[in-house]
Amino acid sequence: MSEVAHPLGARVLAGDVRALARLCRLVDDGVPSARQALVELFPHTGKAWTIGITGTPGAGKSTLTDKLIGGFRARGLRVAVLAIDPTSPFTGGAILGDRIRMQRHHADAEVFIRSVATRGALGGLSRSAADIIRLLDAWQAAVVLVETVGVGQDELEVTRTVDTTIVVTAPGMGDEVQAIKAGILECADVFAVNKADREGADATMRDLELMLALGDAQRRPSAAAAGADRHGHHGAQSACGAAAPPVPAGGAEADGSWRPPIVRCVATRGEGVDELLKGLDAHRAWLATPPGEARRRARLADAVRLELRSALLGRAEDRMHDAIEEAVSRVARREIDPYSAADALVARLVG
Ligand SMILES: Nc1nc2c(ncn2[C@@H]2O[C@H](COP(=O)(O)OP(=O)(O)OP(=O)(O)O)[C@@H](O)[C@H]2O)c(=O)[nH]1
Ligand SMILES: [Mg+2]
Repeated sequence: MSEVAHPLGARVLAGDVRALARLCRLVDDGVPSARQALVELFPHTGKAWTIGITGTPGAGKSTLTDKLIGGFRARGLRVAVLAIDPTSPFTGGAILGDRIRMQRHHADAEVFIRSVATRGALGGLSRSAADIIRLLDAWQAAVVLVETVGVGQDELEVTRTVDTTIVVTAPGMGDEVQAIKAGILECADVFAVNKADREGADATMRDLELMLALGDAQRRPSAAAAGADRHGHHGAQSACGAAAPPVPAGGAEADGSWRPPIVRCVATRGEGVDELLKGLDAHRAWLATPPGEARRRARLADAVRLELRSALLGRAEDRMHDAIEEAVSRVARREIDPYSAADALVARLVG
């Protein structure tokens, strides 16, 4: 394994919590030497199981995260938590709540809890989150839990950088299923219907089941197409030969794709947490199958492309700042359209 020359990086790799906290801060601030540490640490990453916890504001994500920390610690695993502070109008002050709810783990040297704030830059949040997740991974956390509020595009991006995503919802929060419908549904690997001690949990379960069944129907348009595919193709895109079961229990489908289980929980009392862990374990096992591997690779490809976009834009700004400004002026005067202007700039940059 390659050497890590960066002093803080080397300490992180050795499991030093204070070095980890300092390096997280440097990465957040975009200090150039931090990037070097990330480069050197990268070969030592990829072992952690990264789990996203997202969903409606106030659904109980932090409470559930706290219980999951407990569950993984009971297995003797080192756990890191990244709580993403959505400095959005929806949930100001979420961080304080997160801190309080997970406080009991603060004295545990095998638990590291870190918060990052939402950033406005290109790929800002998901990028810095991905960087921090890599640091936590290099620190040899076996499990990295990432809590985000599933309201914005930024948060959605974060769920695409993790291995397994839990979408948490709860009854009695308005139309909770509608609220998580846009985009988030596609990211869900496991659903948690939390606050099952409240009225309406059954209805929320049913809504989710129905929505999953509808999603299936859309992905697998006709029984005829499903029949035609029965003998052949595996992978997430192919049609499924078997009829969809009425109640989604979760697990791998006949075609190899993943069906998210729906788990009922009362996070405050720790109920349903074992079931949730079971669902997570099953998803992790699925990740090792060919369709699961394909998804992992697709996500790494996204990460590489994100870096490429940012590097190219940075290079362009460095080398052609004046030319870009000039192009903007010409577009403003309607002398040239933005499409042709961008084409011309790209041609100058890459020859
Ligand atoms: N009745 C009931 N209350 C719960 C349950 N789980 C969490 N709560 C309460 O719901 C409130 C919100 O819980 P959090 O864990 O902070 O929710 P969150 O989703 O992390 O909230 P944000 O991060 O602000 O979006 C707290 O007062 C919890 O005590 C549950 O299962 N039943
Ligand atoms: Mg929270």
